[in-house]
Amino acid sequence: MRRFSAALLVASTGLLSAWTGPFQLTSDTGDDINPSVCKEWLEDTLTCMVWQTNRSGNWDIYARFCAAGPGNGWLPEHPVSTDSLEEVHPAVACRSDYSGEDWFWCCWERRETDWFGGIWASFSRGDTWDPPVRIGRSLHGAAGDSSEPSLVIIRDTTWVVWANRDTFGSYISFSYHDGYSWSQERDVVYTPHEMRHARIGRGASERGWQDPFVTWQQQGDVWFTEHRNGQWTTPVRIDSTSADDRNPEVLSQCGWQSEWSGVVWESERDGDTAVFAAHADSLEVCRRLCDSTGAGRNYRPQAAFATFSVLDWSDVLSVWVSDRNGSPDVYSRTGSAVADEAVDTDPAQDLCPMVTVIGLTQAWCCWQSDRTGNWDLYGSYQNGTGIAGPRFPTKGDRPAARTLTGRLEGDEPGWLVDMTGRKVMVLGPGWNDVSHLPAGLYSVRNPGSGPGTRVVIAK
Ligand SMILES: [Ca+2]
Ligand SMILES: [Ca+2]
Ligand SMILES: [Ca+2]
Repeated sequence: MRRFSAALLVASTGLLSAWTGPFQLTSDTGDDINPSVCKEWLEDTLTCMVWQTNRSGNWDIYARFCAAGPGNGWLPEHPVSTDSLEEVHPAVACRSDYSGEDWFWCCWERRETDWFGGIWASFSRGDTWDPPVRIGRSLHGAAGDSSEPSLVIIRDTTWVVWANRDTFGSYISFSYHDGYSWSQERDVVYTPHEMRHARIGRGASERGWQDPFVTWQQQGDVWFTEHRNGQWTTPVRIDSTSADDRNPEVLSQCGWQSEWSGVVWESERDGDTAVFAAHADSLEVCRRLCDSTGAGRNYRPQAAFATFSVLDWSDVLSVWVSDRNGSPDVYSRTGSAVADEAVDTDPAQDLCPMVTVIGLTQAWCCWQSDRTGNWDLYGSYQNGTGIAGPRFPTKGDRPAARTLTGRLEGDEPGWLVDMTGRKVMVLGPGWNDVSHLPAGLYSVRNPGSGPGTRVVIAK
């Protein structure tokens, strides 16, 4: 098999360069809070951020898309829902299974009475949003309590989960859209205990990479279940300790068959408040992701895969809140780094960081800050460095990443083709200098042959 690899040559300088920013992403004088971004990156050109804003006098849902390209690619904002009721805690997902079409669903909670909320959803192809539809109901307790809906799109099916309760206990509800209509709402899991912070993504290959994977916090531990053969599996605790574990997030890989997915969360297990992660195929093994010395409290982690070739922890980019400088700040870590990196250390309160990867090569961290006096959203980005591939890595045949020189294996020349199918370079056997090419997704093919092997060039 013809392969274009990048092994052996140039020592890595790390997956990602320093953060560029921050860029102010909202400027309305109302409060703009609770940002959420697509957790699975899109092969093509767009990612999305949604948030809640009270610019009309009650909470509404707004969105911005971000286009792949150098620099700040955030596009104009569009309202998703401006109903007169309070609308809170939005989340957004992209269809990321190589359909050739960009489309998105956003879901959120609309407070319909003092005790009940509706779960609403809206669809977009990348600019405006369709009229919202009601897909479920939640019962909430004290003010501020929220069902915090979460969603993922796997192939053509959109899955939404949210926290719910009744007089006997709590449960997690779900509904799915099969490409035509929304299902009845049903239960993922029910217990007499309090379950919070339900999050959905997809599992790892050995667990079924196209199966929805749900994680939540319960009784000081992080739990998960998967949707297998039409039903949810018996819930399992992730690496239980007597320390408090909370606020899990799914680390979810999109349409390429992945050997990797996982969960990140915050834990007191080391005697401080720190960020941990576990591989979804071996959830009993967890790993600390943040500094230990002088690190303050580290909480509310999010993480994403920062290249499409999922080889190791070095391809995981995590972000979280740290108060090591006295105010809540945003910090990050790539798995291959030896220390945390500051994303933003403004003296203001900086909270709710999210991370999204666009066009395979640019990672954005977005968060909310009160530095303007009326809560606004900010974002900073990093670009990847290097080449990763091929498209379907298999065990024992894993390509190296992160060099600007690629090696074409075999004796025959090949073509390097860009995303539009245009030939950009003839590759000779052996090493080829590709440093003059712009960052992006390419494929390597034999002249006259089919789709070829996908590679990423990132700078
Ligand atoms: Ca504002
Ligand atoms: Ca509203
Ligand atoms: Ca700060």
